[in-house]
Amino acid sequence: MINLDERAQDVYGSKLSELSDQQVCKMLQDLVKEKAAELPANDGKKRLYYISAEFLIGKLLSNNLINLGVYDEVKKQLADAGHDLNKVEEFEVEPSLGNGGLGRLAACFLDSIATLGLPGDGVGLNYHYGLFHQKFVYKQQTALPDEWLREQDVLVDEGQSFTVEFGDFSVKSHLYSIDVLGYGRQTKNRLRLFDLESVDDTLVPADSIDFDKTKVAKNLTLFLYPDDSDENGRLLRVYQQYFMVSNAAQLILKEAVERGSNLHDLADYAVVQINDTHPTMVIPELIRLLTEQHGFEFSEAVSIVRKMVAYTNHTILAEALEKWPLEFLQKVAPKIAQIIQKLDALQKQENDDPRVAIIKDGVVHMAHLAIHYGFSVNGVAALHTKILEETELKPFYDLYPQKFSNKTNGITFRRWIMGCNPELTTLLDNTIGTDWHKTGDLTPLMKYTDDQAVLDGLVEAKGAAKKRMRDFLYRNQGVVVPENAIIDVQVKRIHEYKRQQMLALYIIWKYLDIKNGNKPARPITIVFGGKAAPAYTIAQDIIHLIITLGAWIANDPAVAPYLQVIMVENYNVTAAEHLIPAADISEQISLASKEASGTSNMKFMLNGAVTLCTLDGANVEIADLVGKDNIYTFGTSSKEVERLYAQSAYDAHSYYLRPGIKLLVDFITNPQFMATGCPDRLRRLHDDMAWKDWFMALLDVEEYIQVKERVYADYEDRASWVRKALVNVAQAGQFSSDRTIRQYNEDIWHLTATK
Ligand code: 26V
Repeated sequence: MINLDERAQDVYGSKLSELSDQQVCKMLQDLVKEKAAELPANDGKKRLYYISAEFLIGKLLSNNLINLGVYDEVKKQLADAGHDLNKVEEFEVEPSLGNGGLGRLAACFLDSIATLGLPGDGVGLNYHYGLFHQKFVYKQQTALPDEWLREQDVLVDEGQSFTVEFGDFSVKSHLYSIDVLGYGRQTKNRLRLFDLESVDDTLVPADSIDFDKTKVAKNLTLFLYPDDSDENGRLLRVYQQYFMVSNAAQLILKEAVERGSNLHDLADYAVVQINDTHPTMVIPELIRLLTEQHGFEFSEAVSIVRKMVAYTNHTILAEALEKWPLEFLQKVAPKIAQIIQKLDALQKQENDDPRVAIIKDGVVHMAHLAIHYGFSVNGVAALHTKILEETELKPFYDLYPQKFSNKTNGITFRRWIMGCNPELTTLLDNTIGTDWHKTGDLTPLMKYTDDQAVLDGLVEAKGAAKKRMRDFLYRNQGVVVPENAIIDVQVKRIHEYKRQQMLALYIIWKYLDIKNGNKPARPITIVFGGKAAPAYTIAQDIIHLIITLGAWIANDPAVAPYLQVIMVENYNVTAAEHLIPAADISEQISLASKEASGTSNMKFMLNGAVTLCTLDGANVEIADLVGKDNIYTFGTSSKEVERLYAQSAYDAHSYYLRPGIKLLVDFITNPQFMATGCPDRLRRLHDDMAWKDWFMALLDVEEYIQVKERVYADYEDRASWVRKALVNVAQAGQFSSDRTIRQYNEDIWHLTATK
């Protein structure tokens, strides 16, 4: 039992009702930290180390209260004392340790691993200024340091330190952690975050993310993905990666020995999941430690490591499949470079196919290293894994078919419905009971597709979520969303392959259509959110186009009452928790074959949005589950897209010249419109679309417009729309990350759950 009044007296010498929300927030954070500290860690002979450059964990307070099983009780005690937990939470600062889907997936996985009682920790870095804080100035993104560590104390000091040796100097680390609680469990895991003992925050000015990239011994843990447009930036990434994995490997060996391993049997004590290629150097680092510090033969060290490292691929985009010049590795970690050369030579003895070489023309292919020297390779959705096996990684699949498997991504229901959508949670609890909290099974809801009370309840829950979203947007950016608006959302990193620009072209089409007198049945609010890499110019231009369009429309009294475009500033987990429950339409419009899985698609579905999508990533599986009446699909198939690339057969300009498309693209450079924005950015984006359009937005835009019009029309058949929404919720159980983690454990990790 928790008595918050007593606690308030102890901590502040005041009544709970007299504390400020900020004081309550701090008090609750400390309370959770204490409770978590009391819990024993999940234990077992074999332990998982999930190494990732990113963990996009979001605010922790509510999630922890839910997992401790005291959320309702705390909420009630606060309410009795005149505090609203939602307001209290506003004082919590969201950790900035991730970037996008890859990092959020890692966070959902930690929640599920702990919930299933599996012994497994996340391992990453404690970035002081995170990715960056996005601010819009003159309708453009600017990047500021994200000072998430300020004024809060969420880290537990583990009091451990390791030395990491680079080519010409060495540094010391310091290990912090964040306790990870499982839902309804009396045990915990940890997110272990390594920091640099000699880190110097003053290298970063208050108003920019530029800093001296050469001062490695002081800057290693300042930012996630520091700008890599010059050589010093790229080198810094390699330094960061080696710092991360050297610490991880030292930790793994130390803990295995503490648990009784003689290291010859290390693979029985530890399994490593490497999340994308960033942690790949853990392979040579483990080999280095075993040979150099523990006297193992090279060949034995290799065979041990080969049994304990598994690799997840999260993308087929060439620019994201990391390749480092060998000379970078020789500078950063010469011993690691040497080991990689040995591993490469060994591999070439076995197979000299240049397509699978680890080192080619002096460049190290990190994914190739991970595949040859790991025991498992997985993709993150059925289509993605199929593309890896049949196309992108085919020569590897031919060599090692037994290593490959699919693990379709998932999301934790504790955060993505129980935490962010209390009204829908209550409706589900009242309708199908609470077993789904643990099992994720929502299919019993299928019995209620014609139950008016349940359908009405769903509409009410959506209304409540929309109100919370409206309040959030008003509070944060002063925008007023009409109460009866249809909410159409595209939130994700800004990237050409995700095709935010295609939705922008639709907006132009709709704007012109309304100008022509075709008024929509109700106001349409289109919400974008997402950050663009600071060095990715076209992505910055896309943000600028969206903001400029939004302002243009808001300033046109003939259109503004019917169409609104919002670009949410600093999209993060907290924003997602406000937007996703409110959405009616989930935009998943990537160029087919390019989105490995997507995970927001799952979150939207779970919250009763209907998906408008291409058949890409996990959208394919969503479509199979809900059936064609409950989803809207369009666009060129992934097979055809692959053919177009392979034969260089896509000619953007011929699509641009179609009158219906030219009108939309040229709107961007119409002089009056350009005068309201930055002409250079708009011109560049226009020309890119008209002549290059590498991710083929123009190929699908006509069909997209047609389907979107159908979606809006169908929305007006309210009864049938709500039924679609209900089917989506009912079929979302498949995407619980508990299911995903069970599959990883059964097929790859083989951990024993704590009873
Ligand atoms: C790669 C790079 C390389 C260049 C520097 C910055 C950077 C940042 C991140 C990455 C990794 C890209 C891979 C990624 O984020 N994939 C996403 O993974 C999600 C979880 O599996 C999946 O749902 C998304 O579809 C996929 O895009």
